[in-house]
Amino acid sequence: MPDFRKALADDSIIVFDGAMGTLLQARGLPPGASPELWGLEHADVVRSVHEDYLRVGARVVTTNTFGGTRFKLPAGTDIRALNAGLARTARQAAGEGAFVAGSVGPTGHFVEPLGTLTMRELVDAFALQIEGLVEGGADLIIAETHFDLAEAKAVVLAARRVCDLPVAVLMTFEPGGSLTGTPSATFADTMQNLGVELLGINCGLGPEQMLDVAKGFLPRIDVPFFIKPNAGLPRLENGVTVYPMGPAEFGDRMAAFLDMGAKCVSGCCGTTPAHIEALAKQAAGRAWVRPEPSQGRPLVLTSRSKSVCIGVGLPAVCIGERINPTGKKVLTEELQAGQFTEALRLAEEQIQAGARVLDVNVGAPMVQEETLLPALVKQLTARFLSPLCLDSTKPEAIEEALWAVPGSALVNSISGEPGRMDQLGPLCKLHGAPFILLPLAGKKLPVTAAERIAAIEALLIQAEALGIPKRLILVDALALTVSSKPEAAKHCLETIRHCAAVWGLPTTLGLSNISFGLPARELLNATFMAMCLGAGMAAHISNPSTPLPREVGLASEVMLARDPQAARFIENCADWKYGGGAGAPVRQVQAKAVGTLREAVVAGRKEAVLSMVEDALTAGKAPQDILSGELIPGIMDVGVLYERKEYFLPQLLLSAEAMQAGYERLTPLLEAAADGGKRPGIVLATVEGDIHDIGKNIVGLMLRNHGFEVIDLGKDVSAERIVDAAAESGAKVIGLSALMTTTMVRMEDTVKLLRSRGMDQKVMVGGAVVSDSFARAIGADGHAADAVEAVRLAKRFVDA
Ligand code: B1M
Repeated sequence: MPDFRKALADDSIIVFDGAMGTLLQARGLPPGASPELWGLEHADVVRSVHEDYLRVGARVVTTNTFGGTRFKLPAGTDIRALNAGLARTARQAAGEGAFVAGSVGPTGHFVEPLGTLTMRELVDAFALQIEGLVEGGADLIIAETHFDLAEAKAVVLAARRVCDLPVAVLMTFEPGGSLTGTPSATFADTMQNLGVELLGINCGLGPEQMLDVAKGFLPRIDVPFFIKPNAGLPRLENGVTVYPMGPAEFGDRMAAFLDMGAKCVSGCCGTTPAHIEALAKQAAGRAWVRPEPSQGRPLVLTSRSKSVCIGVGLPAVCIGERINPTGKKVLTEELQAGQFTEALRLAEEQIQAGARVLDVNVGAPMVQEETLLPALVKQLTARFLSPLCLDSTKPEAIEEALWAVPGSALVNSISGEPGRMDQLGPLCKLHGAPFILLPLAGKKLPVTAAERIAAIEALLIQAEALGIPKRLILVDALALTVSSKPEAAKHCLETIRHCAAVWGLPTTLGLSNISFGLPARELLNATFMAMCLGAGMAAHISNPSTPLPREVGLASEVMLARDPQAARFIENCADWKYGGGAGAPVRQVQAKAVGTLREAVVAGRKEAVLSMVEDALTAGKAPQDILSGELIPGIMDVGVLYERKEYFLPQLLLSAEAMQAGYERLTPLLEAAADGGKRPGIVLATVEGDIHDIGKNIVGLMLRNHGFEVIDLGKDVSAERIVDAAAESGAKVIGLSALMTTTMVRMEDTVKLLRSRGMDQKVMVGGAVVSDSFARAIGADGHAADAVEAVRLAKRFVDA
């Protein structure tokens, strides 16, 4: 049996097969049917597609299981059997001479806090699918077309639980990042931390646009990469999606990726056996251009949308230490009450002050760390882009928090205390989580540099035995207090130098420990900061808002050539004055950092929105003015930020949630303003494929206030349901809302269906993208630009 791992390591280029769905459609798959269920019943057709690709030069066929989880299949489907059956079909086609890649696509659901699924639920679902793929004879597992980092990670965790097959992960990117805001480099960093053996990009883009995305991760990767573009960018022609790039051009354009070092290549949507044939010809006779072996690769922490590199010679990373209840009364009380307002304020304050990673410790007395730590992690992940450092003495709390992180969090820490490495080491390896290695020998603190180095070495040996790669290790050089141990700083500096020079390992330390028990602690901390940076320290756990260590740190990095063109120094210290601190002062973030209600919506601060709505009502402001003067403009601002790629889906969701909370508070007051009239029924819905309902709900409320009986079918509603509801209810008007260019076309389906059934209801359409001319073109009876106009139009319809 051929071994895919061996093929990955040799000099060959591996050509995979192309698109499956379009070929199945051409061979009988009915529109709207599940390709997996249909494929199971028509194994001969699926097999013929695999064989066609093998015939033109593909070395790998991909199972027809892209939607093979419980989320995409009817309840009661035997998921394992379905995946096993489809993998068997691929195996039969591939025989012993070619490979079978078990395809795992996205579920269409988001994990918390973006959605409602837990990471464990997602992993369970993928694991069941992968069990079937393994049973049916897959040689590797391929996660493809994933657009959320957490979901892609879930496939890796599931595969590891079920088998030891190689795992490939391919994500889909737009030019600015994935749909939920992950840049290609951050994707690559996270996957490499997870130990994924092949990573790449598929779908969404044609070869030309994909080139730039690939360049984004190229400088970062050590593992082979895979490129699988569409046959160009799709166009809509007569209501049909068309991919414009022909086989010859596709093959030619793919040459750039082979030159760049792609190990695996194939095609996604719109590609056919002819495209794969052209690609195989392009690859024939070429040897794989291996990536340059990396020198001194940094340790990388990631959030969903950001990578922070920690390495010898790079700018030192501040890990903000303030989310820690020790000595903080307000934070302690809030954590004990399960509240996070203060923790979130501290997070924002530290980020403003320059922390690039946030240490998160909830270890107050009488708290359940194993539930509180993941809960806070989810809140932080939803609001901030910074990677996190999970800080707890309880391994259970660390484990639960790791399940809540979409990227690679830092674990603080693994020491030589008995059992700690055995318990936490495998968890860190599984989750791709770098960790701080704390050189305790048992429970004993080593004092001299030699003792520290010996303790580190012992832990490195333990880590190696567990198969933990060096890229996951950040050493704590141990800052002990100089007031009780006068040589403490000296030993610490020597340890930093040794780690950098001998092992090439980055180091960190808790900066302020050095000065306990002495006056002028800030001065001592700043001095120590400069010395540690000089010795090669890569990161420090500290308070970023303390001016002196911060300024001295910035100045030191200029001297050490760790701040190219002194850019960070100039940005922060251009107006520095002796005794007056840095020019760019550290802003203290107050609990209410947002000045207006509109800004609170933009910031996605639900609590602030609610309290500001309350303030505005108390001040006598009319509910309608609060809605149209603050809440709606706020959410529109968010749309602009999203368009500019300053906001991504997580922020969009937070703002929508905040706006919704304010709107719900106002709803009963807006309803109280009803005019008392009685008017006929209106069926209202957001069209199929579209989940935007804020505007539609406002329109519904206003119509109700003017006496209409509103039958609100909700969002993502099919034309059939809308027309059925109109027929059943005898409504006189149908109101359709759509917010996207891709979904506004669905309005026409409803109009056509309505007319084809001979029904004469008036159709009113609305939503930001809809215009009068569009309404006319699809045969609707009218378009309303806002809710007031919607009421006017509806009255006109029923009066007529
Ligand atoms: Co989305 N989204 N969103 N989004 N979102 C838009 C619409 C977008 C323009 C943002 C942007 O790029 N600037 C863009 C669409 C691009 C396009 O096609 N041109 C977009 C996108 C791309 C997406 C996703 C694909 C993002 C992603 O996943 N990467 C995704 C779509 C998922 C899907 O639908 N399948 C998505 C998701 C979301 C959230 C879930 C996060 C959230 C919606 C939450 C919810 O509705 N429950 C959201 C939001 C909030 C927005 C923006 C920022 C705001 C929409 C809104 O609520 N406006 C929006 C940006 C924008 O519109 N500029 C954007 C306030 C509301 C009061 O106005 O809905 O226009 P509006 O309604 C007005 C009038 O239009 C009119 O009256 C209302 C009151 O005055 N009206 C009618 C509306 N319906 C009417 C019906 C009528 C008559 C009048 O007769 C029946």
